[in-house]
Amino acid sequence: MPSLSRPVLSGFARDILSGLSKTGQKEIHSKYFYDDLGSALFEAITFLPEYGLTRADERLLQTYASPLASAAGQVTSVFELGSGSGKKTRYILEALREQYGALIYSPIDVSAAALAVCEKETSDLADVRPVRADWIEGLGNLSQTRSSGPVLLLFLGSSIGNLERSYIPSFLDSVRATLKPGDLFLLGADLVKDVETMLAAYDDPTGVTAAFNLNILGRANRELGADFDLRSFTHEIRWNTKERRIEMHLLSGRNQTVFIAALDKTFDFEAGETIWTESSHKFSEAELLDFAGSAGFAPVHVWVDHEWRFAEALWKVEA
Ligand code: AVJ
Repeated sequence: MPSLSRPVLSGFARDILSGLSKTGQKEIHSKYFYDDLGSALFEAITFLPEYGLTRADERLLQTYASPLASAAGQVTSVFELGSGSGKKTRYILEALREQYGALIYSPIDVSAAALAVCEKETSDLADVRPVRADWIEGLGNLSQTRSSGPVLLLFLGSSIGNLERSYIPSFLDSVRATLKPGDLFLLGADLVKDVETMLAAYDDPTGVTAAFNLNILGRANRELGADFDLRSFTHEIRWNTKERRIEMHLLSGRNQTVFIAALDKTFDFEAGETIWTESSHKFSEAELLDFAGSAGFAPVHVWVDHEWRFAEALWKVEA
């Protein structure tokens, strides 16, 4: 009866166990960055002069909300994967409401705090129905709760960049399978740009991104009773040319052993060894078109910011 002798492990504990037990590259999944402190640190990242991504996303939505609503056609409800605060979404909701009237808006997020802020930010523009769930669960919810008219599903901020590139086609297949002919999908994706600019965006001299990265170990200390010495790990950024992605790592400065109470287990780190914490894939416009085609979407339009190469791609489910 193993259930009597072993406490049930949280998802975080289970994933840390498998990620740090790997014989080759150790890893901790990037979804664990976003506890309250991590979310606040990410919010701070969006203000960094070196991190142009979020501002480009917002600039595009603000500038092109109205042509975007025209290109989408009549939409009666909007769903959003990983809505965060909903600040960017306001532009789209405003334009849709102006052109087509009343709207239902379902933000889908794992953070109850983010959903509460989002509801407050958007309730003057739509009938807001928040859903607390991860992306995959949230998509299941969409097909059950949708109203009769066409749906616009939003996936903004280049969150797609955190998915393994080889997994993206099957992810988009399941997005497509959730939707109906005539529905729309708006994907925000960061584009490949010069390497120096991309590296600086993830390695700011202020150290905010380093703090964001290290906080994943702090979170393990707080939630799992681990004893990571945060001062003995450093933030490391790599551009992986072959995979076209920025990788974040935490580099162990010395040989050390870390104890994790929730797992009742120790893990050894060698000096110079890293824990891989995130991949942020960067895309080309051609690649986005291929993704659309292979998942059975018809590309409607793409808006690109030329100050910081970022794309908003609007796709329609073919009838
Ligand atoms: C929120 C996933 C888009 O990958 O650029 C920012 C997270 N990581 N700085 C990204 C992040 C380091 C961000 N996304």
